[in-house]
Amino acid sequence: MHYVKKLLFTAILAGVAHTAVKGQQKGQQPNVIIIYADDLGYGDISCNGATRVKTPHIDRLASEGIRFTNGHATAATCTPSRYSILTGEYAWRKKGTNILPGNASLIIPTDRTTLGNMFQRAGYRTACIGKWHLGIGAQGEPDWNGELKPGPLETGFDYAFFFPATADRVPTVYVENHRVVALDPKDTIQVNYHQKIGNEPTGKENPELLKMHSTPGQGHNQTIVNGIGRIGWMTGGQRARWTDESLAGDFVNQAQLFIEEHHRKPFFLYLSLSDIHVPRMPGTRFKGKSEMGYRGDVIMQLDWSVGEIMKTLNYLGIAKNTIVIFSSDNGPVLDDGYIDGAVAQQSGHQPAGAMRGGKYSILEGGTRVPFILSWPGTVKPGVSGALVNQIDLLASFAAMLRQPLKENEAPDSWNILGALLGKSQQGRSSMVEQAGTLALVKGDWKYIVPQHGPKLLKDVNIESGLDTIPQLYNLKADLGEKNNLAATHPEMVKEMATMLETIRTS
Ligand code: NG6
Ligand code: CA
Repeated sequence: MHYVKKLLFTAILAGVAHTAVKGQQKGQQPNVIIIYADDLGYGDISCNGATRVKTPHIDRLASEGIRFTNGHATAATCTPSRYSILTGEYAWRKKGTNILPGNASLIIPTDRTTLGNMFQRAGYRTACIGKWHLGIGAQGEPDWNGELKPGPLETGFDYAFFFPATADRVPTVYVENHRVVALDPKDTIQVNYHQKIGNEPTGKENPELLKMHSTPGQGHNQTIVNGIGRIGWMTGGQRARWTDESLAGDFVNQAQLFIEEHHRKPFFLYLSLSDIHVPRMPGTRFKGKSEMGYRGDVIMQLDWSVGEIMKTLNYLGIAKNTIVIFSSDNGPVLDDGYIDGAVAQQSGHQPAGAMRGGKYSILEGGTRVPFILSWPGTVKPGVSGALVNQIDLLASFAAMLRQPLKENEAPDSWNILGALLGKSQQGRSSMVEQAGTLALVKGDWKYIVPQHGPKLLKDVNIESGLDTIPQLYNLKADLGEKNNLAATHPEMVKEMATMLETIRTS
């Protein structure tokens, strides 16, 4: 693994570092922006085949850059994918990296090298704007009314404007650097994930106050904030609470401020948007604009957000010196806890494209997501089938910026800069996927480790991909993972199971 990393590092540096120089203005290294969507499926954007919703800005990014057809998050849920993109380490190597409650403490050890740290070493200003969902504070309940640390600032970011967990989890407030934004010290925030706290109405007790109902049996019926029942109870912090309708605009606005302020020197922006995660409550101007209910509307809102960022880069004259990566933290889900029209108005839309599964699933729909990289003037536009994974951004950009990584830094991240910049069709040769079990993808083959569990995740109506027998698919011939070839290819099953075990224990 490390050998491969180093080998590619030397081989590619010569060619690609040169490219980097060409794309710079005034000899500067390129800015890097990762626009990370939440729960956006491969088939949710029109350049990947969606027809019932249009994403012109994302499509333009793709037509001016490289659209990857085999691009991946490391896991089929948020927290592990985000852990991996930032640390370059598979999340399954570390306990406690599954979906976190809103009051979890920070799960990235502060001495671990992150993507942000690497950019900082290379002299970049770094910012984290948007959804965090990696915990905050050292141990125990975070101090919502005091200093919230460690968090993004202690894990590689010079500036942070974020919400702690997910839009459906309390506390529904923004944090800027170490403090809750707009907190009134006389109205302190308390959060509880075990029992009700305070006297505010809950979705369970006061459904008549809801503007969007939760799906029966799927929770999301605790404290009501902005007419929506959440996971968890909170009290206080009235002035500090966000409105769902403004989330996208607020994050875009903060991103624009950061870009404007720092555009004269290289910057790295991790812009982790909340769309299209639940609760899907689009800004008023997007409500009812798609034919697919609020889920379609927030896809349009996400597309708008991408367009606004691109506009800012053009306006400041830095588009040619900025690498923009657009991807998603996991595959799609229609009903993730609220009745928002996603199921009722799906009619024909294929959120995971031709793949089986989606969010929470070990099938390809779980981790194969939209993945676009643009660097106008330097990267030649095209479509690439190279296997690329978000976990590789750390080692790849480290190579581009000539920042050597030590053995224990980003242990699972490979330098695939050549593939990312379209110089090579060769991405990773293998990769591990995570969702309830592990799977190994190697070339055209995918092996799923046997695991007990429901085959259908009933609440969300998604196939989990779990089975008690080994599964082996040839993704080239059978992207839909319909023909399990394990019984007829026992040697291949054995070889892949052994390889996965070696990776797992290395
Ligand atoms: C689940 C929530 C779901 C979503 C998910 C996290 C229930 C029944 N479902 O536990 O609504 O919040 O966690 O999504 O509570 S993620 O994209 O951040 O991983
Ligand atoms: Ca997610």
